[in-house]
Amino acid sequence: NRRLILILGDQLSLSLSSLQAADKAQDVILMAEIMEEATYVPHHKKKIAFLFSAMRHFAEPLRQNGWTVDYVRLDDEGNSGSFSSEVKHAVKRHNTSHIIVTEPGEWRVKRMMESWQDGLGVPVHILEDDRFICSHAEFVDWAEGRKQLRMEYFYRDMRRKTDLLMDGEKPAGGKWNYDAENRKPAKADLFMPRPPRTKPDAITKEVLTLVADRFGGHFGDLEPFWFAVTAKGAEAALNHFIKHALPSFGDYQDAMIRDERFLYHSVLSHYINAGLLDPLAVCRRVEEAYHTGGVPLNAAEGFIRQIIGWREYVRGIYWLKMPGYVDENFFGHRRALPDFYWTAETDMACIRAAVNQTKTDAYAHHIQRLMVTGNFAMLAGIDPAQVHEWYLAVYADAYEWVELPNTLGMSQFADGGLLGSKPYAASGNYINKMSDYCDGCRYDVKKKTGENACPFNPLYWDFLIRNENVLRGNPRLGQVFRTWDRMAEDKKKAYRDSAAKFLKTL
Ligand code: FAD
Ligand code: DLZ
Ligand code: SF4
Repeated sequence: NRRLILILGDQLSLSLSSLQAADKAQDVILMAEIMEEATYVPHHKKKIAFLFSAMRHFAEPLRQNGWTVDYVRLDDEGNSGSFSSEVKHAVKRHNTSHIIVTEPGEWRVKRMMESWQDGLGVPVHILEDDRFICSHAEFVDWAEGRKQLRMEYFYRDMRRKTDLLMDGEKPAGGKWNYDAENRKPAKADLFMPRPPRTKPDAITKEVLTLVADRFGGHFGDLEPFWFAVTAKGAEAALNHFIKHALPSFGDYQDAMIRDERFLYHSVLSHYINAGLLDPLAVCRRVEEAYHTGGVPLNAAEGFIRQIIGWREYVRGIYWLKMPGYVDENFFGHRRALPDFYWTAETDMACIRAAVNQTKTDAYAHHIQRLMVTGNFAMLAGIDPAQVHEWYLAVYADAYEWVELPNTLGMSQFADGGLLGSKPYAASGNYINKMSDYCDGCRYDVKKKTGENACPFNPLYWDFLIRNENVLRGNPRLGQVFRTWDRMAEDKKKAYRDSAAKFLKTL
């Protein structure tokens, strides 16, 4: 009665439900480097290297713990390149009677797994992924009967459930959310901590050669490769963050600085999403740092909200709304993704900075993703499916369950307002207020229309007016449309003409 336990690249946790259900005396673990997974979108080279190296490293503690691990490398002879066929071969090879898996993070892969029972003639047990705090059933319950699915209310339930930052029944400090204190622009002369850099070991070096060889044409710089690839390394990155960056995490959460890619962000999402760090344990560490002093409440609360609030909430939305969610296109946007999302060759300094650091590090922080590249794509009317594929490919932390609701819902408003009560649309003024990008830009952020005007300025109005029929009724946009209504006709025309002229260059 030997069973096959398949562990995926983003399931690198020793506490995984499939491992808990297995018996190391008889069962076999399968881990496989799969061409289809590396290419269903053309993932950033650093992301592929990170996952392959982390997978190879994860096989070691498993073996040390007494598990039998069948590890299929990308270049192993006979690697057939898909999960389905590798599982099929392994079932035969080990003569297993059942397959056990922890539920995958993507609908695509779940559907594949559900086909194995009939396709391979062996029962498949898909277990819940209990690394998340909110189960699917719990989220469905929460969502049922609600007109609007607002993160804030969901988050409060998660605070109560986990007892994080609670004073009995009440939130610590008396308020649930301290975001109002978290919108300071940063100055370039502030001291900026940097995430620790891990030197590639022999396993990583071998993977880097493989990735250079087989995925050389993919977007992004492979080296310098500095990610941690083990739970221990990720733990060290967490300690470093708590000590050096967390105290200012809240204050400067929305800031952007030209030569500071990380500011006070944790740069932990790729570790958490791959399973190297446990999200709840991370939050407990942050809570402890608040209790022992040195970390203000607005920082601890802001950070914990991102994980037990946003992260859990977008996952709930993904499974609630798939498979149809990926095709939503509320504004009917059809324009192709401009080349500069891959090349960074644009005069817009903000986009150039965001794309360049995405290229070097497979990382950009939230406000760059939301208010620079995301905002631009929505204002310019880019097809949300193409925007989605870009984000899924280029970030080391991107898996569809978390990337899709953030991109399609939060940043593109392509679901018509399930995640946000209004589109995150902003003109150049917002970027100028929160960053120092505009100082070094060929465009003039103060200029509204005409030759050197910041493109975000005319695009902002053009977007609103193009979509007036679906946006004017939005109560949160009332003031904005009143401003437009009061505008002189020649000014309105100048905005529309400038936008049209710019869009033609894309
Ligand atoms: P920090 O700012 O330090 O935040 C702490 C942690 O909170 C993160 O590590 C992450 O685990 C969690 N978190 C914060 N915001 C979110 C959020 N909105 N949704 C889910 N978790 C969140 N995050 C991903 O993990 N994968 C993605 O593919 C992804 N795609 C995105 C696409 C767009 C268009 C946008 C606007 C956001 C996206 N995010 C995604 C959310 C967020 O930008 C990243 O989680 C964050 O930038 C990761 O960097 P960090 O670890 O330094 O985060
Ligand atoms: C993203 C990714 C990549 C690039 N490669 C692999 C792989 O070779 N083997 C594997 O098991 N998983 C990989 N992954 C992660 C999967 O795509 C991920 O597990 C599914 O998309 C479900 O979230
Ligand atoms: Fe971006 Fe406009 Fe500022 Fe240039 S002027 S950096 S395009 S916001």
